[in-house]
Amino acid sequence: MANTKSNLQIDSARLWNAIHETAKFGATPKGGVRRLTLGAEDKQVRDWFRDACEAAGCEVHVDALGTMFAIRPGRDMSKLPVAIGSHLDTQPTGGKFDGVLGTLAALEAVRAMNDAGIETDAPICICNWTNEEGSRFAPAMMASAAYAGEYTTDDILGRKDADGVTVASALDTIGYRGAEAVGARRFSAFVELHIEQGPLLEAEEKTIGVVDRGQGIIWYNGTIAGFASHAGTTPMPLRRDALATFSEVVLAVEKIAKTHGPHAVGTIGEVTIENPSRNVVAGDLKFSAEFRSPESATMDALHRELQNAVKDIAARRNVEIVVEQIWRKEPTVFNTQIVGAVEGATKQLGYSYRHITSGAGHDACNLAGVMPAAMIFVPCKDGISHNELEDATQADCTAGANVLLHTTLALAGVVSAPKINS
Ligand code: HGY
Ligand code: MN
Ligand code: MN
Repeated sequence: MANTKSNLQIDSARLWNAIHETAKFGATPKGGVRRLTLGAEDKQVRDWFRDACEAAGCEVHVDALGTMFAIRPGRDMSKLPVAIGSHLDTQPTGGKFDGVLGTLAALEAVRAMNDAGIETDAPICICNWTNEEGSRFAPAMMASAAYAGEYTTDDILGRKDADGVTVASALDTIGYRGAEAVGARRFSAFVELHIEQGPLLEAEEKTIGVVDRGQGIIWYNGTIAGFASHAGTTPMPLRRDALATFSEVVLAVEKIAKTHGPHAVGTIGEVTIENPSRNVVAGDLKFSAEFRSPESATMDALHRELQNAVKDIAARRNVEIVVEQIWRKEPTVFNTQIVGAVEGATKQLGYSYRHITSGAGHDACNLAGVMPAAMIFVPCKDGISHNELEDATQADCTAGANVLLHTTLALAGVVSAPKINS
């Protein structure tokens, strides 16, 4: 195998330009990106991504849930490809880097291989996984979960957004409902580059996070059934106020998470009052809730304590509270050999680094269940993400992409690299 330890680097400006060029698809006035999965902006970025991959010599395939696979041929096409990539959908108040960095760095790694005339032994596959964010359609990391066999394709195709639109019809609307069966395409490994979305790397002035674990996640859908009544005539002791009840549930989630801190977090991110009116005591509302922890036993405790808390609140307030678990993703332990390849590439390139657990969920966390997988993190400004202020430096994005490139070459094997001076 050829030696590529020399000065093989990605094209930093080309990667940075690609990140900012795609940010225009769903650009928000505050400098963020709103590109909900399977919407018009997602179609725009998918079309851009497909054209760019084809221009880089890849053959692009799309599966039944819209996940895109761009194959760069290797010398031995009988070998399973090394898969690299992430997602291009964003949160409603998303940024330019979450998911985008990993997907475009994978494209840039292929472009850099092309520039250097590198032929790898195994093929390479750049992936764009559908609906990683889970904001429009639940669950998060939806397509990679289906790929890993956690859901049937039909189950996911039938999932609906808040307007009752199904995944199937949204895929048809943007023309990305592929013929390929979900999970049919196999890989030898999956490596995902992502911004940390937390403060540790920046605080410790580390350039690279070698990700060896990922937090577990539990998602809930909650409803509170009280009794709508007149705001002026209903005496306080007789009220069955769904919104006042909800305020106790919010504080209970926060308190339960804090009691298990620092290895637990809890959030209520959505609430909808049915038929809200300023002079009606709220009768019915629905909400979301989630817990996360690196430990499965802690997740069990969080779940148990939440159920007990809502039972107590409901009894005291004479209302009905249902908190239904709709998704549980166990904590991830990434593959030591792939983690080792990431660490080896990082050392070879001389970047400062630390091992780190991912607080966020990622497609790699699902794929780790069906193939060897690992992740690479780079810092983001003030650890901010899922916010239009999300930011990262060109130098850190470049470093992460270089680690991705060299990890990929180590896993795929290099047959020839004529344009690299050793
Ligand atoms: O929710 C998550 O952790 C991911 O960012 N979708
Ligand atoms: Mn992401
Ligand atoms: Mn995200």
